[in-house]
Amino acid sequence: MFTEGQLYSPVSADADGSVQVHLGENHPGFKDEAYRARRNEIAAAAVSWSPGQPIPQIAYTDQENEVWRIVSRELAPKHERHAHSEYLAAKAALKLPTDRVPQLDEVSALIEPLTGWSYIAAPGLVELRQFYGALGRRVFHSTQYLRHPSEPLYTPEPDIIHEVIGHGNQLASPRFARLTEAAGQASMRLESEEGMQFLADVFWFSMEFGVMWEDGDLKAYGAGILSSYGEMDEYAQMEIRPLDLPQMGSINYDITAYQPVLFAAQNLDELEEVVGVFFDTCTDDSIAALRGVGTPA
Ligand code: NLE
Ligand code: FE2
Repeated sequence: MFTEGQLYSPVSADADGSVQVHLGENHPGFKDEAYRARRNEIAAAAVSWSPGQPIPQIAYTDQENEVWRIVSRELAPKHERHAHSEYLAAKAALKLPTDRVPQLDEVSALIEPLTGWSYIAAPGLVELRQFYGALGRRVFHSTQYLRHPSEPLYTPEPDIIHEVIGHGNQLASPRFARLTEAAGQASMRLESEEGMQFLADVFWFSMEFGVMWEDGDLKAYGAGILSSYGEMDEYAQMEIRPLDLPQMGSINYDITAYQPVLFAAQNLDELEEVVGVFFDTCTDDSIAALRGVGTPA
């Protein structure tokens, strides 16, 4: 369960059609009028989009493309050093552009032949059940804005860099794609809010912030680590625990800072046996039993 801060800036739409993104005062773009106007504009495109229509095309500015270029360039050597080989192989197969921000329909066209996923536009936070329900159909809700240019190395707020470089490369792996789909399908079996939150928390400590041993080194496979070249320098120094479902589903965490506790799988087989089987089989009752074991820390 997260305890502090918020992941996405709230988006509101007025009756007259104007859309506003409400950046918190700690957001690096809080005092940047041009950035705020741009966030409103990009969110408005997703608010007025509905399924079946062509994905909103965003005319990215030179500055936005520059942020994408800087982050892609900084991430490349860190991925080589720190990303799990399954992610690296998927990244090599996907071949995302590194010199400009891709449109979401281009991302879909690259991933679909590999694992069948498609990307659709989201203005910001998507309600938990809607987000996970779509994952169960291999559909990923993605934001389209970029993090503020003053802080490219880390953002708590998921932007298109996180959604596409973090999750897109991951979803180009058949094994990670299957795990993510399984989490989505699990959400459709769960009726209780506690069950849903537990599932989202296990997802947080696996597909978002998961690490895994490989040839004696601790590698990252979680999308939230792999889209942040700041966090990639730090994660190996954090407290590393073995996979533990009761803990992963009930530990308290702050979503706005580098994660101080991470859960490591011994290898991909173990990840599938523990987290994958949990996603495949969990029910409200089985989660209630796991929650009975967990000690919030
Ligand atoms: N901290 C990540 C990044 O900077 O890309 C985003 C995490 C979203 C959960
Ligand atoms: Fe994410």
